[in-house]
Amino acid sequence: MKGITVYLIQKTAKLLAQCLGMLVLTSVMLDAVWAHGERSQEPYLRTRTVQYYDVHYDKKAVKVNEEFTLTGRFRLMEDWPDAVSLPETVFLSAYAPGPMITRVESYLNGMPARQSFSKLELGRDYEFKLVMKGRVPGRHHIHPLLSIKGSGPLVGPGQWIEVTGSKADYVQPVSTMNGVEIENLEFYGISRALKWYGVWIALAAFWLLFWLVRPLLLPRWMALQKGREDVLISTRDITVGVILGVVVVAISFGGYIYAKKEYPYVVPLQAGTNKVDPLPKQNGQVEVAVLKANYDVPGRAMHVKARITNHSSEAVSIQEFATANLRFVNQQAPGADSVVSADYPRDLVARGGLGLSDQKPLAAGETRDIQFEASDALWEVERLVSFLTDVDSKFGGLLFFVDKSGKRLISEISGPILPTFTAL
Ligand SMILES: [Cu+2]
Repeated sequence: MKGITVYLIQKTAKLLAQCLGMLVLTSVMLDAVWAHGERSQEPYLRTRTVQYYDVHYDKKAVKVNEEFTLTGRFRLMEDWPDAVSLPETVFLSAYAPGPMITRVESYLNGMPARQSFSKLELGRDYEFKLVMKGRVPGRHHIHPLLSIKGSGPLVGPGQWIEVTGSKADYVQPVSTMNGVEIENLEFYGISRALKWYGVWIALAAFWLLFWLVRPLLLPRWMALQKGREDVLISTRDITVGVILGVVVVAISFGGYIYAKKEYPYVVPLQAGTNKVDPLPKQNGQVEVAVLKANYDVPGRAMHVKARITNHSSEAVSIQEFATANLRFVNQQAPGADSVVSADYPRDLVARGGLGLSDQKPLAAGETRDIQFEASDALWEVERLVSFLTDVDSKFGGLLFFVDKSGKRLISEISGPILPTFTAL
């Protein structure tokens, strides 16, 4: 008997230890898993459409009602995939797992971005600014987001933002154009809307019940069979129907006249699109032509051989290769330590950096073939290797060059890529 008790205690302890182990493991894994599906987006969307760069989050933790700012730039790739709609209608916002934050202000190249923008230009850069505000407490993964009509949402690098406090304290005060102070836009007008729902539901319920209380389908069908249509609708039915019709029309018009009187100035929701010019082009570009590119599957490394021509007036060095928000920094470039700012999500920075066949700066006017290697498990972790099975096997990204004064030049790099399944 004693033996069985000891055995049961041991078994229970083992089970508890296993459960605890699972819990710890799950909580560790959740950190990565709680991001919200950005990795499941096709690589051609992430590497060949919108390339975000210089993205900054001014805070990592805010209280409910506290604002934080998200700034950055993006380049629309010239080698836009054929399968993706062009950025003809584009809306700027932030991506969050549900309404956890409020977008207070948004700007594209300094212009308010309340509405969509039309006809953004490929091969050009745009600058954005989003002012957000904490709404629901929790740890949320927030991204800048460009929604392109026909293509869907294209997100920038995501950062974890901790919102602290209580949801009950959340307020969104607004003063309207005619000087009315609204204490909290979150609940403004809701009670009135609910009252109107009540009025219409009551009228509809009355009309339904008015017919339901009498013999329904079969008796009426039988009356019809016997040619007694005259008993189906009585004078009382007609009277009630007419009264109800008059009441509905009176409430509708009365409500309209009342609303017009109480709110003489009403601005409808703005549905048109805005136009915005891209940022000015940089003087003196560096031209990059891909000669050969392959992805080494066992080594998880992208190898690219490119013919690079420096059209600027200064010697330049390759500073960084960036694609799909991943950053491969050349550790030997001037000022490499400060290239990635402290607020950039570290899970998107390749530890291995960027390897170059030749570190010698490219003189003004010089053309040289340079080979670079972007090697990191991030290609797999970020699920960016499906170009191995893609019908349009191409890659894209941005190459950043820097001259000795610290001036930066940005070039698009794109071209076909082949997988290598054996070790090189
Ligand atoms: Cu995310």
